[in-house]
Amino acid sequence: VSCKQESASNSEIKSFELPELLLAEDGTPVRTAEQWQAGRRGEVLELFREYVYGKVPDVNPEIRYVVTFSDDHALCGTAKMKEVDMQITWKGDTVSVSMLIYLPCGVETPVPLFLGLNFYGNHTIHMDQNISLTRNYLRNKPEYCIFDHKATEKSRGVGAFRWPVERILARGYGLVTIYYGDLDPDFDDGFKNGIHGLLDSHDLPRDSSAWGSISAWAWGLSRAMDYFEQDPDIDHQKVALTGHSRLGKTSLWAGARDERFALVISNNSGCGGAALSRRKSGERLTDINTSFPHWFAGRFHSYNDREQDLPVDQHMLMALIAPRPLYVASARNDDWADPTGEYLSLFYSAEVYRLFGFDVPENRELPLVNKPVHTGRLAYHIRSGNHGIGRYDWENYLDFADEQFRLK
Ligand code: GTR
Repeated sequence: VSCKQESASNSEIKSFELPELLLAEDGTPVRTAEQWQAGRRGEVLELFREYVYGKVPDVNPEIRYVVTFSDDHALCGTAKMKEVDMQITWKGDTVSVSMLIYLPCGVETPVPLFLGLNFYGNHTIHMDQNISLTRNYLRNKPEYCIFDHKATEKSRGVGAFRWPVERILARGYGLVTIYYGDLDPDFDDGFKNGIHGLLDSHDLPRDSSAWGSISAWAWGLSRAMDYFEQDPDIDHQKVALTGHSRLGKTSLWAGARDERFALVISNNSGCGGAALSRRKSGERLTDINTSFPHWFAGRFHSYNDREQDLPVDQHMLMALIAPRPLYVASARNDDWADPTGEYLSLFYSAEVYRLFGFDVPENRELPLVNKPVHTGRLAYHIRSGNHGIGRYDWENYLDFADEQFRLK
């Protein structure tokens, strides 16, 4: 039996029914963390693979990690910086993905870190002249000096306001970032480029559950985690995955797929990320699948205008992250991402966190603006202002990581 949920958004009252999270496909109610972990979790994960993000092909490329640059005295001697090339080889072709790694200096033990993809190239996150420019396709952005889909020296540091590198390091964390277009260029290219081009079988017609770009980006994050497991400077058991907007959708899916990520953050991820699809508020499936036909599995498109028929909703994606810490953040003016839907999704995912014995938020009402709420393993804030990520968001993520990693 599905339960009916009422929710007030602006002046409108909407009702929707969510699929049962704690009912296994054979009709057995899920009452314990063991039942969830051993059975239902796998079912829900498979539904997201089949219907939403798509399946990674069952192939085993060779992956080499090559340190291409290192500087032990980066950022005026406060950081160790290195660039590690992830070289993914399959059937004689190679895709190279550059990981930019900053670690705080003077720390003898392996450090926890934040991992996140970036939108415009690693060199846009900081003015550091040693960061290499990507050679791959970029979305044009004249205000970032990005024309003709190419990186230039002029765009060094243009995205730095989103990446408080020095602050992250001062708080004792490393930061690793990867340009998402190194993994898969963000345009509808018929899945010919990036790791789709490399790993897909091009002989057969594309399956309706084949992986879209979000799955490709998420897969790449897991390959970064494979590297962390080999790097003695990194505490791979304390990796916080973060992402903004489409990259927040990606961090949720990556965190759901790969239980090695110890903490997952969704910043303004909205439709296909944190927001409940059934609320039909802000961006709808039709909008996202029309503007970005390459992000999701083909099958997801058949739910345009009929969100209520999907076998999952996004609270179930978040439940896959349980019992690991999860932070969802919204922005007050970001109606397109439906802040209420983002919060409710977190709220309903709590059914699974409760099975694991954690305290969960009791209040269905959207928390007050600029008043973060942390309950057990779940955290939420709605910041004043627009769609974006800045200092306020980062300070809260750092506080949450401090709190949760201390408990481990
Ligand atoms: C928007 C899209 C959103 C969000 C955003 C972004 O155009 O509709 O779903 O992903 O882009 O990633 O910046």
